[in-house]
Amino acid sequence: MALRSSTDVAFGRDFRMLLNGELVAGEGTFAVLDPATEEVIAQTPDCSREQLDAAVDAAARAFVAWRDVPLTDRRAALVGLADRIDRHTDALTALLTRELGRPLAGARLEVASCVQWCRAFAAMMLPSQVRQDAAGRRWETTRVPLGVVAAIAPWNYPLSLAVWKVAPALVAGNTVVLKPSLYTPLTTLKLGEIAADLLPPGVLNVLSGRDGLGRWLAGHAKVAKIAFTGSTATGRRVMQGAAATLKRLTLELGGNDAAIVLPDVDVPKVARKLFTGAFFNSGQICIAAKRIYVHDSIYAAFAAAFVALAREARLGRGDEPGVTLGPVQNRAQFESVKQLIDDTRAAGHRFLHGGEVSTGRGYFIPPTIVDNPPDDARVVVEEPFGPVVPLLRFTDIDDVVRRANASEYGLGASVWSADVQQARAIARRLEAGTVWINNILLLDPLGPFGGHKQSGLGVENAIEGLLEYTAVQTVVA
Ligand code: TXE
Repeated sequence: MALRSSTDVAFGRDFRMLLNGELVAGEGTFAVLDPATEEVIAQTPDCSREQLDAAVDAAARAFVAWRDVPLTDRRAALVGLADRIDRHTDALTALLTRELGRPLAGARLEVASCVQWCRAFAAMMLPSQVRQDAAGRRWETTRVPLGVVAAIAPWNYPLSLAVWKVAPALVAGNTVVLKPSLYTPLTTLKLGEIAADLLPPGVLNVLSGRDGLGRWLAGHAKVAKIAFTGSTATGRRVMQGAAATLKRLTLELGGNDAAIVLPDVDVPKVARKLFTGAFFNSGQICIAAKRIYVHDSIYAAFAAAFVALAREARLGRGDEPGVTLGPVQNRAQFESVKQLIDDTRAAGHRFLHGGEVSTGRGYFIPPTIVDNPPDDARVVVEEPFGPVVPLLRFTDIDDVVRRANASEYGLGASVWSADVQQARAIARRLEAGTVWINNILLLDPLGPFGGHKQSGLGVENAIEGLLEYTAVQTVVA
């Protein structure tokens, strides 16, 4: 397969979808807002049902050839995509900050991670294995692609969570219809534009649209697999819809990650790391620290250090120098977090910092820290998905492990202690897909990532994540 020529994409205000190798407008448009100012940044294509059908058909046709493209060529295409993303880093970073609100340095990290992820998946092999070769009979298992993958990405990490799906799907030989969130379609549409002349027509399609588009795509009879990141409630609906044609599923859903801070830690150091763990991207991270259990003996010192960091934080537009905390990404999320804060206050719980949300322009919420609310408080039981975190006292390890596990979620957790052996022992008892020790928010393309319980189904990343885009085929000869 000859890779197609490379061109630089102009980052104007023109946003088009990638459909069967062509950059196209939608049936209509919808507005994308800057969450810091509530100004319209761009009008974005609104994909019609017919365009969605055309994209899935194109992907189904392209699959027939793409699955037979040698793996080395598919890997080379992904390296090509990595190079192109890399070359457009500055423009992608600026656009990401604009549509997302996250300060520039954090947006740049997301773009860089896309390059890293593409390169990592491009270096992976699909295993094949002779299981038995005896009595004139040979049993060999290989991995074959599935077909058309529907990749549905959320608004909190629009570009990287799209690449987490697109990269393994393509390298495994599938074709993709990618749908960004209606709140953050812009960088993803540019990704489609960047890839447009790199891949054969139909191999990657990028469609933007309003809410119905996700439902249409996930329910489409010709889609073989859905890779979805979003809320647990929507994940359940995706799973129900998938049953009709037994689609394969990878679901990365909500989390309510517990952090357990033991009494032997360096308090200022751990407070700083956990502050980032709770408030980076304004807390809109599935693996953010969402319940911070601090040993009673250091609770006061930890809370004081945590509050001092909240006072230092600078809330503002992501492209302003010195800003550390951007706005919440969209109005619906802003209202939901504000409601949670109001309920927390109405329930009589005490705020160590924050607790008021101003009514000016932009979806700004200051870092909000709740002082030891009861275990059944909304702010403890629910995932705020915003800059709100409760600090919770504990005295007994068994009890804190029970409390950490008392959640329908099981995405991540962290344990903080100078005694790594003890921390490891606690980690083994936690019901979570990833447990960090003395760290948080660390992800790697070689580390399998997935949720236990209602945090998801299957894993993303690493060879395990790649294999989720394949089926086992046993050949007996
Ligand atoms: O996501 P939703 P929303 C959480 C966070 C937030 C909540 C809602 O708590 O408050 O989700 O955010 C598509 N079949 N997370 O409304 O509802 C729809 O088009 C297929 C956690 O943005 O999950 C939309 O693009 N698709 C999360 C997408 O699903 C369907 C990151 C997401 O919708 C569909 C973001 C259907 N039946 C939010 N219905 C994380 N885990 O990191 C809707 N959609």
